[in-house]
Amino acid sequence: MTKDEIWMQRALDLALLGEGHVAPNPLVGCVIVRDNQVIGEGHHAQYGGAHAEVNAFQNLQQSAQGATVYVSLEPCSHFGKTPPCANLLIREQVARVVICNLDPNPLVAGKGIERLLQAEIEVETGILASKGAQINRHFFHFHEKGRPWITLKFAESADGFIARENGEPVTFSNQVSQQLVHKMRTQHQAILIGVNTANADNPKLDARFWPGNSPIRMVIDPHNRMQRALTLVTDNSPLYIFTREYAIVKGNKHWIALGDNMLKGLMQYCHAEGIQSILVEGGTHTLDSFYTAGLADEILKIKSDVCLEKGIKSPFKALYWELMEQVGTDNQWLHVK
Ligand code: AOF
Ligand code: ZN
Repeated sequence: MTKDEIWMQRALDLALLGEGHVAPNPLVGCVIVRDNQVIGEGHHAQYGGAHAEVNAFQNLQQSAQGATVYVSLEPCSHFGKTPPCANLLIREQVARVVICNLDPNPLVAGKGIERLLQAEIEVETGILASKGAQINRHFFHFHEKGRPWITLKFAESADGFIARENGEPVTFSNQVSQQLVHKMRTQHQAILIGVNTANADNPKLDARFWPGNSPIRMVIDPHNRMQRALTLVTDNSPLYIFTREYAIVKGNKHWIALGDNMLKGLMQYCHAEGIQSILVEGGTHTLDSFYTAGLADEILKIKSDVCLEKGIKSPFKALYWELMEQVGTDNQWLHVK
């Protein structure tokens, strides 16, 4: 690793501390270095709160004049919920700014760097770029592709079955897998299930077993079959129910009509609402319909220690199943694209 890469790695490690708290903003970390020593560091910790650069300069014990600033995302140039970070770096008279990824947000996109260069600050970009792209993949995907990042999650028995053939419910989860799933929920902006799962499991779809923000709850219910006594409907948290034709708002419960091509309509809805990521948690029909429509960016298979002996093998009719088996037998992440 070069010196620049070592400090950028520190900035990326700091960025990750914001995980579960900053969406739809990206994870950003910042390290201020002079004479090979860190003189300040910070990260973006809360949506709507101070940006990483502001936090890094907050507790500075000395002037940053002539220092190098490592920041995992291009410093912003716009007045959003906070003032432009590029202006702060110029005011502090730093000599050099090293950036991991450019900001695809059209409000920034290159303008932050331009401003730094105009102030005759040396700028370097692309340091550990693939690592940065990975940690902020939801954010980048949303801005570049115009639709949310979609993670499909399902659980499987130790002997490779996802459900019983007669539809009888099985409990696959234990405390550890439950925490893992709740952590994933904090990492996604929205969580989605099909109406059959909603009616069968009466879930809460929150993230109570992991610190961080709970996702926006969504149910796909084409023919308006969701039972009105479910916790999702009777509790105080918002709920979005997507149907073909039925549309009504009752308090914070929103029924939204998407027409016949529901997944296309859902992608358009999420784009318009700035929803950058969805965790799809079943059931099998819902998982398969996303997969078949090409709306699967990542698949998480959680391996249970329960044995079923027989049952249904996969939620995906068309997935080349061995591909996942090659990765190993424990919990598996498959990056589809
Ligand atoms: C930075 N440093 O730490 C972050 C940046 O509404 P605001 O003011 O919080 O602006 C949000 C946008 O700023 C966000 O969409 C992204 O483009 C950029 N995020 N920029 O310089 C940071 N989090
Ligand atoms: Zn900023």
